[in-house]
Amino acid sequence: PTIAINENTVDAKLPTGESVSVHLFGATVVSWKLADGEEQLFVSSKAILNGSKAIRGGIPVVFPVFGPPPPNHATSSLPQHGFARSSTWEFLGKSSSESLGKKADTTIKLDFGLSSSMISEDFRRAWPYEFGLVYSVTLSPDRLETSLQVQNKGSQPFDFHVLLHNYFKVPDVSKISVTNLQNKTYTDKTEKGQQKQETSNAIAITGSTDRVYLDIDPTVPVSVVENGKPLFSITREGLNTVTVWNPWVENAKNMIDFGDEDYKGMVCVEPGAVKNWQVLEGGDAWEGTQTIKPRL
Ligand code: TA6
Repeated sequence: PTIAINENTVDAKLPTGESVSVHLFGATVVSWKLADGEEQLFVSSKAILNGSKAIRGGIPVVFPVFGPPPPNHATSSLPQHGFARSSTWEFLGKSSSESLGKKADTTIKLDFGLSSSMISEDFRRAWPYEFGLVYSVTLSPDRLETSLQVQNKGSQPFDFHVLLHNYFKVPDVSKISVTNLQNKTYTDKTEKGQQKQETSNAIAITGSTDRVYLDIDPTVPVSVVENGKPLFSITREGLNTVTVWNPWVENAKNMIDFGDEDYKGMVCVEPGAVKNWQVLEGGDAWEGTQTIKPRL
């Protein structure tokens, strides 16, 4: 595998042609291409990449809070989705196949770190816990895996959410559906968080969609399917919620970093641990992982 460490991104490429690019701002994966060079992730053409706003696309890392923070909570003064996606991480290094027990030249793992001493004064004041995050991005010919390890480096326990906010690139959102969430309970954020039961095993996106599916068996793949063919299939470890989001027409117009037509070519399917607060005792660590398999 080849690796290029640029000013703002770390880019890696396998001999078979697959490639990944990770922006140090938010440790946001901003590109994942298959061997044929086809881009799998959506990044808005209006995304802001200068560190002044979370990147609109790719795989933003959401920590320590998902959504608008609740009142009377340690995260109350943080922005929506927390600070991890809006902080500059450091590149910790790479590991290639052999050290991962894989066949030579088939896999590369990039590690990124963010710790309490690296975030802004404002963020530290808002959430004054000693923490360490290690985010691993592992590229193989048949999958992309991203994993977040959370370490509590202080003596006080803290609680948190984690969510991997995947923006998938799709040819036409009106032709895809999201499968394997049938009979699951979800909160519908387009209807004041009302709890509902999913009746369909092929969820079509026909309007503003913002649903947090709860208590999802992480080993069951959740897929984005087009005409019966899976474009993406996601399995998880330690992440038992799945959020499905498409802003649709009105919301698209109201986002400065999102084109008015962008909603037609993307869908967010976001593994997370956001139903309850994960509690981490001082000195303990927690890990959540997603494995995304692309179209065959
Ligand atoms: O993942 C769904 C969601 O929580 C939506 O409610 C919407 O707010 C989206 O995230 C994007 O949030 P952002 O803060 O990136 O504009």
